[in-house]
Amino acid sequence: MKIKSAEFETSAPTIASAPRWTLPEFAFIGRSNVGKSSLINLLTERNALAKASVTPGKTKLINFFRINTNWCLVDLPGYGYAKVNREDRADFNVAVANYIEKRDVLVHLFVLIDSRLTPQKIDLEFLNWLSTIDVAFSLVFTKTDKVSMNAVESNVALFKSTMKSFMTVSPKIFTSSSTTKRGRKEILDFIEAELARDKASA
Ligand SMILES: Nc1nc2c(ncn2[C@@H]2O[C@H](COP(=O)(O)OP(=O)(O)O)[C@@H](O)[C@H]2O)c(=O)[nH]1
Ligand SMILES: [Mg+2]
Repeated sequence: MKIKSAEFETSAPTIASAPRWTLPEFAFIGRSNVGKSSLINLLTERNALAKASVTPGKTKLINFFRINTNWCLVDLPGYGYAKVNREDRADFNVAVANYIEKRDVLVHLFVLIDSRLTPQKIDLEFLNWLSTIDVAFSLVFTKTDKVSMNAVESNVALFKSTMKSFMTVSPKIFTSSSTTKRGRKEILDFIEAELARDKASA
């Protein structure tokens, strides 16, 4: 799919103030610093569209980007940052949970996982919660340029087998790198197919 236009639309602290539109949305979640904003920039080939932040936890808002005028990428706040006080953290959790559970136009959620790491508690806990919600999602293992192919493969395999303890179906898996552009085509092709499916079922 060719990205003809990509524009920042708005930021919202909760879904109450999210855009009231019927555009299909594809959202990105994962721990702070996993590469959510970088992946959005990679997909759109706009280097500064989503701010790739250096301070974990700074981005607490839900950011909406309108693509090719008729669909939307959503940059969700990262989970599990320590620098924020308790209250902020609770707010953010509720807003993100609400978005995932209640946003009617959410078509698909990409859960980003750092490919350099063995399965982390925080990601598994999030996926455990997600498995109780009726939402389509897949996993994207990020930063694959930073480790060997073998390390990526073994971390992905370990992740899959760990997930089997609480999930019956294995989600689709992508691997990505904002420096080598790995995964860009696969993820965009997937989004294109989902958009066609969404349109057909509307
Ligand atoms: N080498 C490499 N660095 C990455 C990649 N993705 C993100 N980063 C870096 O990791 C840091 C956090 O990325 P960011 O997109 O802001 O993460 P976010 O907090 O999940 O939005 C930044 O310094 C990025 O440049 C990747 O695929 N490869
Ligand atoms: Mg970010």
